[in-house]
Amino acid sequence: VENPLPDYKTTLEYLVQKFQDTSTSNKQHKFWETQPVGQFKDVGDSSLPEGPIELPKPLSEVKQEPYNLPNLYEWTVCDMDSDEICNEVYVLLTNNYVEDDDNLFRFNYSKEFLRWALHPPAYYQSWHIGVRVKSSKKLVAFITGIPVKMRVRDEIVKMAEVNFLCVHKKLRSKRLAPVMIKEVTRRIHLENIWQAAYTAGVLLPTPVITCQYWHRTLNPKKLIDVGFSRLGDRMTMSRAIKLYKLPSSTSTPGLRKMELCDVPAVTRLLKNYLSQFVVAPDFDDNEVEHWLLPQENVVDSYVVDSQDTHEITDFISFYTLPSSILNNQNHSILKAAYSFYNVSTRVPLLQLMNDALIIAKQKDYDVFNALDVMENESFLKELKFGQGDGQLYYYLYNYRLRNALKPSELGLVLL
Ligand code: MYA
Repeated sequence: VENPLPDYKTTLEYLVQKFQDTSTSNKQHKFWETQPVGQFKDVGDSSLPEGPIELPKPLSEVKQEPYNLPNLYEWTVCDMDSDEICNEVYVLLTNNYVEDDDNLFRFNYSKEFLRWALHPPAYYQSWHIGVRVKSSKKLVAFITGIPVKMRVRDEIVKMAEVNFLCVHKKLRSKRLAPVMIKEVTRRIHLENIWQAAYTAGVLLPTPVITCQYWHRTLNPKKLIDVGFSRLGDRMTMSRAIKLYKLPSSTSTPGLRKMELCDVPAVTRLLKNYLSQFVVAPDFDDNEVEHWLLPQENVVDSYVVDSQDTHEITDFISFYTLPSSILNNQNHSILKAAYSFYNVSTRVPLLQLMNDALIIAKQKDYDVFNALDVMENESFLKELKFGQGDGQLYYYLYNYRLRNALKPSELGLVLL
């Protein structure tokens, strides 16, 4: 939801202050205090070494049996290739996953999107974990991991990306989430992987980067109707429509949809581009093919195929994540595009991103979202993105960084 925040809300002082405020109101982190993550008491202590907090254990010392769930529940592995199971996951998330602070919208990841998100090269099915009610077999909770090679400064670290943690609304606040996190951790350890990356809208011990979403209105009338944005002072609907109007076709010569044959060139561009950030994934051809080859209503990617040399010089991409609109008479789905990975070498990033907006508008998206990571700050204001409310915190598990990073030092987008 659009709502400008003062800049100080992203600073470390602000986080420490916020932590102190919540801890005096007696908010402890009974679970997170036991985990190998940066703790709030250590914020600003630059004597602590960078790198793993705990050393790997021999695999024989990793607990071999699953953690115990409360008696009424059982673990299940979710095979996302099964239409039936994929649908159960979809229904659980559609009704119980992340909402905005005002409970106006809830993420509505599509089934195709969930399959894509959970089946990258070399994924582990055992990391797609569900919880069922023993008696009825109803799926009531979910958590997932996928493998990724992450570069932190000049080291490549095998990590898991943990996502889609969800507990049914009726089972909240029963400490189910910590058991699920421990169980996914155990299964990741069994593959000899000891680090993870994850994001959340809630403040936990302790973020490595605090980011913000920015929103570019494409369909002002609908966004205002559903309460996503408001007409500011001295703004009328017709002025808003005019303000956000975009050309009907893109401006970059040679811009076309990415194809399979572009994979090696895009991998090279992306590898080179991401090398400038402190934390970024290290993608090979197979991963680029998986994450960036266009899939209808899941991920869109465009390359600039230079007309003189037939080289791929630039590319842009976004993924599709609609939200359910809760309690509105006229609209039930907000169609949102999310900026993914973009690389500019020949064409200015501003122009490429303007073309991304034009494409998203042509495809009938209502809004185009982007985080302030990578070089995104260079185009957000100019292209009429508005700052969102709330933060997105990035975390690393069992890996300490000496200081929190700026969003522009991060080359990672999680789904
Ligand atoms: S972020 C998206 C999270 N999902 C949602 O927001 C959907 C709606 N909400 C829910 O479904 C529930 O509220 C959830 C919590 C399931 C979030 N990340 O069971 P509880 C801590 C981590 O009584 P519930 C995403 O998917 C909380 O601080 N921890 O609470 C990334 C408290 O611990 P402590 C969280 O509300 C997930 C404890 O849980 C989160 O019923 C990354 C309370 O448990 C959160 N988003 O359920 C997971 N929310 O007392 C970590 C609450 O200590 C991965 N909590 O404060 C770590 C890496 C693991 C792999 C390592 C491999 C080496």
